[in-house]
Amino acid sequence: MAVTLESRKTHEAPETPAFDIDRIRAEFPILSREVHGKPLVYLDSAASAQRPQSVIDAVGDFYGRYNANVHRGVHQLSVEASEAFEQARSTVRRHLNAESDREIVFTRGTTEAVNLVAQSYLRPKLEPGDEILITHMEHHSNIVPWQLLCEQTGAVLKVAPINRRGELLVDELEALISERTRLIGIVHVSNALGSVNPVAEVCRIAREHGIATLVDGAQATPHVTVDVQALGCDFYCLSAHKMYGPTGIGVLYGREVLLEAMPPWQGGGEMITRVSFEGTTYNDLPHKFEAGTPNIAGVIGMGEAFRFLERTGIESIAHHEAELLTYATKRMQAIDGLTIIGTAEKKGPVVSFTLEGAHPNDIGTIVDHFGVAIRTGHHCAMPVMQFFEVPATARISFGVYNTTAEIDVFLDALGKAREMLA
Ligand code: C6P
Repeated sequence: MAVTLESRKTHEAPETPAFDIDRIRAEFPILSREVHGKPLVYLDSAASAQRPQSVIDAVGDFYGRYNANVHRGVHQLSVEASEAFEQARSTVRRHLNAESDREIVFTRGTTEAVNLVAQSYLRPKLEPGDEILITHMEHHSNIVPWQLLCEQTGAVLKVAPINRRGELLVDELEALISERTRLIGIVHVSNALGSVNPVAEVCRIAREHGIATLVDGAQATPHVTVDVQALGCDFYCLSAHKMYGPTGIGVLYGREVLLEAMPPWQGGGEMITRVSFEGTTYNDLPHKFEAGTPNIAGVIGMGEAFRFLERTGIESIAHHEAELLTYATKRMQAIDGLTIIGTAEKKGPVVSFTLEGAHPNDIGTIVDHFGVAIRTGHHCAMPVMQFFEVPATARISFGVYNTTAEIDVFLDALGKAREMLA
């Protein structure tokens, strides 16, 4: 079984040094702590990755040296804060290969980005009976906003099927397209299965039918070069905390021509140019979608997280994580009674599994006592659990800092959990 992560490098990235795992681990202070008297083995980066010192410092530096509101003050601190804030936007734009900074909207994360598109882009266009097409492997944040929209407008949600390996059936997705389909929402890398979707192909199909596309990139941006122009998507959403940045901050990329035509989503300060009781005019992109004082420290920290990825080299990260995935998959396949849920040919660094006779939550609790952090539950992807007819899975997921030695510690702890639960 091939378990490599699809990756592309279609735009220029800075030269990166050789991948040195010890140097990388040293950048993450949390990795030196103990949990229950054992060295921390953090295998839950898909839920939220850890932060390198450079990101922690960037956030601390903002609060300690130039904390001020942005785009509002003439004083020096506000100028410095505004510059750092907008520099972070340019860093994000460069990393995603968007055409312009105007296409980079800061949101609270992927969830808010999807809701923004649902309410501002799609809602005004929808008539009763129009259709939204998603896949069976979406995270709740790319399901529920569309369900809410369907309730609000009388539109219909359609779902493209997956196979038993957890791969999207692209032909069947195409067969579900009708003249009423208005948007296709698709996850780039599934958090529950690890499957990497053929996003460029789906976007091409959508374009041929004149349908808009939204890609949930929450689990892709830490692991793969994302080039929104090469993907050909209309919207791309991400969360900084999955890619070594702060929580509560993320990005909506949108093609400028679409964002320009969309009405604001939330009203307040910053998103206006002039307000009177007779009427209000709205600010330019992207500020039209950034009402209120933003998460300034979060944005600056996110910019630093993108720089960390660039400096470390996304290709090297992908290669390292693919090796971890291959190693863990092989060893776990050899365990009696263990079933890997999600065996797609192209996978991100995620292994979801069940173990006969053991509830995933019990596994998670026991391995935690050996210092190993994993996630258990439905992973906010209940339809995936329903498809595989399991109530929950246990999931290990890897980041740039993990090692095969840590996988060994996890497997030992899993063996102990099994003995205890037998
Ligand atoms: N998945 C996980 O453990 P937010 O909460 O907005 O930052 O990200 C939501 C989200 C959207 N799409 C995908 C594919 C995701 O994996 C997530 C978050 C975490 O898998 C927490 S449920």
